Amino acid sequence: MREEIQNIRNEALAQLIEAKTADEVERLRIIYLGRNGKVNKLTKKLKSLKTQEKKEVGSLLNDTKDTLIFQIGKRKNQLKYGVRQWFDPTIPGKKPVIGHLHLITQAIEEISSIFEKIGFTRVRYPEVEWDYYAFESLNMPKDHPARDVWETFFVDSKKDKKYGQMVLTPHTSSGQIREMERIKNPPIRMINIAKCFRRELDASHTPMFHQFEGLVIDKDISIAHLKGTLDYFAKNYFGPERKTRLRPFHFQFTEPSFEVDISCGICKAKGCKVCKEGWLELGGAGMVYPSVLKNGGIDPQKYTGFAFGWGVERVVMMKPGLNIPDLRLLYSSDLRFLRQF
Ligand code: FA5
Repeated sequence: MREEIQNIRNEALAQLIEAKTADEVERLRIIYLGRNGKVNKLTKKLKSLKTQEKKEVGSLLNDTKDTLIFQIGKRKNQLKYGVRQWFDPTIPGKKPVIGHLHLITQAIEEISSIFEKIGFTRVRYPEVEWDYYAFESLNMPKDHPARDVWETFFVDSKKDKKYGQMVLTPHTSSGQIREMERIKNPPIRMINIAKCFRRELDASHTPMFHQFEGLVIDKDISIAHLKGTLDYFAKNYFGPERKTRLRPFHFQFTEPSFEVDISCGICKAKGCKVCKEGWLELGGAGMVYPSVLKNGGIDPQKYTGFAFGWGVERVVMMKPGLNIPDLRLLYSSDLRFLRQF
């Protein structure tokens, strides 16, 4: 009976190869696998065999049946759709690889939520902006040397009488006047997070980066409020032991102006190989210049305010445990790097 099974198998497979249409294949299916087909007839014969033989021959017959079912389905698909592979819809699918948000997007969400907890509202302003908002209204008239620091990309646009030429925003401070114009009557508590652009490229500078800009304007706002806000952020983002320090600096649009440092997480401000003297530089800050308030339509006799602007990439680089040595890695699209976060 084994030989009979092999013969039926070989005969069926040979005929399948010869078949030219799906209908011919269907006919072969009935001949071999139909209720009165050759395979079923052999199955009936199994009864007459002894137990052990019945087991072995039965298993061979089952294999043959499975092979014929598979090959008949495959041939039918080939002839019907020209598909080489037989498609089995019952096979479990392959799970797609699930990605995650970019490290910088995660940081932006974290920074927003830290400031939102103390009443700041996240806003967004144009990233292709008028010269007026990026420079003029912030006490940097045309040809002022202070502009050089911003390494600006100018857009080849028509010049507007009041607003000048268009630029790619070199800093989020361009949102200060826009926010004053939008809110009109303080209090203002803005956190503006946006892309910025400068003609710079090295391990700690990229031509496109992100800044987050805080602006608070209300009655009697002082440097103490600025310092408290910066400390609150440093403790929530970097860790509860971290402190901030203000160092005198100069920006055209704030007076007094500061560079903000954060205590080194490794040596706790004592001084080590990484930070040298205990502190790491974070970004700029200061009290909003009265003429800037005026440009935004706010009375500097009634209101005062503070502002700060830091790089998102820089604070990510300084986050404990991350140790990112080169800012350019963030935008290299190298998945081996990005998948770590
Ligand atoms: C400014 O851009 C000011 N607008 C900050 C400010 C806001 C001062 C409000 C006062 C009040 P500065 O040019 O230093 O300042 O840039 C601030 C931060 O942006 C830097 O400390 C750095 O973290 C980040 N940054 C600047 N250029 C780049 C760059 N090319 N790539 C990555 N990060 C940068």
